[in-house]
Amino acid sequence: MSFENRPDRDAEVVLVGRSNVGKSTLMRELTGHSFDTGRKPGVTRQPNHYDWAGTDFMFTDLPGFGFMSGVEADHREQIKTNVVRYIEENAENILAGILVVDGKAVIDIIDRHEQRGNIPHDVEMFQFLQEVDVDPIVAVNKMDKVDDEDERLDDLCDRLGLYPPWQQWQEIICPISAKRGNIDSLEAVLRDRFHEAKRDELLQFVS
Ligand SMILES: Nc1nc2c(ncn2[C@@H]2O[C@H](COP(=O)(O)OP(=O)(O)O)[C@@H](O)[C@H]2O)c(=O)[nH]1
Ligand SMILES: [Mg+2]
Repeated sequence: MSFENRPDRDAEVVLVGRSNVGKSTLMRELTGHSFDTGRKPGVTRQPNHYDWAGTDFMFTDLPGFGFMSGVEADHREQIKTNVVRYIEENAENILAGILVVDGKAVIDIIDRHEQRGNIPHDVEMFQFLQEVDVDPIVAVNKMDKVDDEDERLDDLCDRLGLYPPWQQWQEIICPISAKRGNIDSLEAVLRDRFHEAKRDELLQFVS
C-alpha cells in the first residue's frame, strides 16, 4: 500500500496525528468541506486533499497512526511509514505541517509510551517534521474538554522539548477546539507562516 494520486500543487499544508484526535474535524473547519468525520477511526487510509481550483494550494489530511481498534500492528506501522514517506517526498512544497494532538489525552499517552521505553508517536513526529524542515505547528485540539489549560500546555511543551511557559511558543503551540469551530490561534499562525514564506496570496484560505 502506498499513497498515490497526489495533485501536483506547489504549496501544501498537511495535517498529521494519531487517529481520533480530530484531524478530519479540523480539516472541515479549515476548508468548509466535510470529509469522513464520525466514521470509525482508521477509515482514512489515503490522504484527503482539498484544493481550490485555480490556485496552487491544498490542505491534506493524512491518515491517522497509532493505536486503532481493529487495525493490526503491522498495518498501523505501514500507515505511519507511508505518512513519513509522503512528508519526506513533498517537504519542499509543504508550507506547514500541523501535528494535531488530543489535548485531553496527549500527556498520558506520551508518558505511558515513555514509561515503556518507547518513543511516543507525537514526540517522534514533532522531531521528524523539524528534521525535514517542515516547521511543525502543534494544534492542541479538544481544549473544550481541558480545565487546566495552562498547565496542560506547559506539560506538552516540556514533553516536546520546548521550555515552558507555553506562551513563549505561540508560533508553534495552538490550543483549539475544532468541533466548536474555535481555531483562531491556528489560523493566525498559518497566516504568519504564509506571510513569512512570501505567499500572501494564500492568506484568503485562513481568514
Ligand atoms: N470534545 C471535542 N471533540 C472533538 C473535537 N474535535 C473532534 N472531536 C471529536 O473527536 C472524534 C474524532 O474526530 P475525527 O475528526 O474523526 O478525528 P481523526 O481520526 O483525527 O480524523 C469525533 O467524535 C469528533 O467529533 C473537539 O475540539 N472537541
Ligand atoms: Mg480522520
